[in-house]
Amino acid sequence: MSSNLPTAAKAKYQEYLDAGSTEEKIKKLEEFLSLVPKHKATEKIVALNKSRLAKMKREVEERRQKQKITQKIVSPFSIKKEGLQIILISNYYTPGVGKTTLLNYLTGAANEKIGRFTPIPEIGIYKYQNIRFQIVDMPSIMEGASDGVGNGKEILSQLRAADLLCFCIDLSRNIKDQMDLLLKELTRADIRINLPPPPLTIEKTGANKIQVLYMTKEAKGIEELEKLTEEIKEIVNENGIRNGIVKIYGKITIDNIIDVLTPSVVYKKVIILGTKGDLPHTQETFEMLKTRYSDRFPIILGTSFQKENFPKDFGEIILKFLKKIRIFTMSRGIVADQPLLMEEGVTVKGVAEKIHRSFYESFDHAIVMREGVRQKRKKVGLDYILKDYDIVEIHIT
Ligand SMILES: Nc1nc2c(ncn2[C@@H]2O[C@H](COP(=O)(O)OP(=O)(O)O)[C@@H](O)[C@H]2O)c(=O)[nH]1
Ligand SMILES: [Mg+2]
Repeated sequence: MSSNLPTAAKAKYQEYLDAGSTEEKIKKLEEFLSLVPKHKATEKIVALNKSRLAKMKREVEERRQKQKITQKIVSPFSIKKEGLQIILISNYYTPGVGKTTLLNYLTGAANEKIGRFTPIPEIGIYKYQNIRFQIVDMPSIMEGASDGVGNGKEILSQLRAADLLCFCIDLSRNIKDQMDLLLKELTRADIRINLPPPPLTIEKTGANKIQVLYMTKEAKGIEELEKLTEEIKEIVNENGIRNGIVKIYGKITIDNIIDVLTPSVVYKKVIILGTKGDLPHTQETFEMLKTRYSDRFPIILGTSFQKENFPKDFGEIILKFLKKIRIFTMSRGIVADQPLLMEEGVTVKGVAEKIHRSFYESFDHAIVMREGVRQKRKKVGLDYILKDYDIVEIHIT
């Protein structure tokens, strides 16, 4: 252990070495890392221990997966997904921020539960243009949730499956305290917020070595490529992978490599919804919220249920943010009521596969109808890129 580390960090490292279970070791090592000052001289120690952490987390995750299969416990926190799932979360405080009020406003569910403690998730369906959004009002998150406080593990594990998380922030309280707690607990639960998955893959191969390939011009332009390559090899090796190929498609950091090696890391889109915008001074706090957090959170909304001030086009805002487009299928001249929600940039092939594999396998051609263009009706092939509101009829051979 390097001698230029703070005493507290050294002591924590000893606790890590002495810890019995892997879970305990993970906790101690995370605490150790939070005590290590981040600069050039400690870079190596940090990277090495982060990769140890990734390895231990993988062991725990593998064990948990096995247990899940054998035990099949149904927790009161587990939610059957229906449509696009949006989970409302906040930090724990009395009175609450207004999550249940929001659920009730959007879905009509849970009127009698407003103002009460919500011990288990409440669910409702919000409909926008025939699209169903499942709104989940989650119990609030307490300090230490990532260590299991207040059913924190169960709550955080549900967040991992959501299509969108909505941080509900009470504008009449200190916003930094609320944001800090949510950011801290989610980060500790390996939930990455509004970040794309890193542009890299790690595959195991037969060859008895680790290869690092820079696949794009951007990747090749990373500074100190040789040093990075060596570090990557070391970390991948440290994680028990002796033979593999690392493909890099863009700008990356060592932390990105560690994230890819950590199976518990997920990437979630998050919006912020400020509540109680009718109370005194909330206009100022709302402005502050936007100033401080809009780099990381492109969508920050101010609301008041007291004044029924809420975006009418909430569904539209979400679809745009999640980069979803509406595709209406047509069969024998009849257009479906409910659109399919597809990723922006989807092709006819993607839609055919989504309907049924046989549509793709026996595909002949498709008719696409699009408003606002000169040729409204067009005959196209599998590679044709679709747009929001397109109507598609697939013809099979
Ligand atoms: N002034 C004001 N109070 C609100 C608003 N929304 C909710 N509340 C109140 O805040 C309290 C907590 O609301 P609730 O929905 O139960 O919060 P939860 O604990 O986050 O689910 C209740 O007394 C609500 O009536 C709002 O927009 N303005
Ligand atoms: Mg509630």
